[in-house]
Amino acid sequence: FSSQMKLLIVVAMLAARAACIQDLSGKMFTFPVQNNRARVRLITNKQEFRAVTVCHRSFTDIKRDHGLFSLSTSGSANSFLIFWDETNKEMEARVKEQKSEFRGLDYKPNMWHSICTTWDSATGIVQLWFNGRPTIRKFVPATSAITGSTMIILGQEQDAHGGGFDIKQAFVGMMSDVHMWDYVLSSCEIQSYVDKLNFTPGNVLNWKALEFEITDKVLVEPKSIVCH
Ligand SMILES: [Ca+2]
Repeated sequence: FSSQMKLLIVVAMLAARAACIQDLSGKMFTFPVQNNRARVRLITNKQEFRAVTVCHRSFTDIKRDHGLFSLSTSGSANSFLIFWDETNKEMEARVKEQKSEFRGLDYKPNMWHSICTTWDSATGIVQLWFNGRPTIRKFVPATSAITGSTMIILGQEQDAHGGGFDIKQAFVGMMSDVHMWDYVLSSCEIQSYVDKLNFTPGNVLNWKALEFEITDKVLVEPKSIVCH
C-alpha cells in the first residue's frame, strides 16, 4: 500500500463512520451547548420538492430567536426554514426565502411541542400545526419546486449553504421525531403524528431510519427517563 492508498482508506472509513442510519424511536437529539458549531445534518438524496411537510418535536427554554429546522439549497439558504422570532413572538416559516409568520402560539418553555409545517407549490399555501392545532393558511409567492442539492441542519440556522451559523440563533434543548415528506399530510395524518399513533413515516426523512451526521456537541439520548 502506498501512503496515498492508506490515506484514502482512512478517509473512506471516517466518512462511513460519520454518517449513519439509525432507528431513533424513543430517542432524541440533545443540544446541550450554545455555540455556532453543534449541529446535526440530516441526509436525503431528494433534490426536488413540489410540496413539503416537516413534523418535529422540540423542547427548549431559550428566550431569543432560534432555528428549529433549516433546509438550504445551493441557490437559497432559506429554502425551507422553521424559525422562532422571539421579538415578535412568532413562528416563522420560510419557503424559498419567502416568509410567513404565525402568531398567537403558546410556545411555552420546558415542554415538548409538536410542530408540523406544510407547503404546497401548487397553491403557495403554508400552514403550521402547533401541538395539533392548525394556524391560518397563508399564501407565499413560492409556487415552483425547491430544487438543488439539499443541506438539512438541526441545531443551527444556515445563512449560507451548509454554513453561516449564528450563535444567537443556535438551538439549545432537545429535539425528536423529525420526519419530512414531499407532500402535504392530511389533517388526520398530522393528528396521528401529534398523538403518537400510527402514521406513515416521512419519505424524505424518517426518524425510524434516519441518516445523519453529528458535528460538535450533540447527543443521542433516550427521550423518556424511566425511574426503576
Ligand atoms: Ca441567521
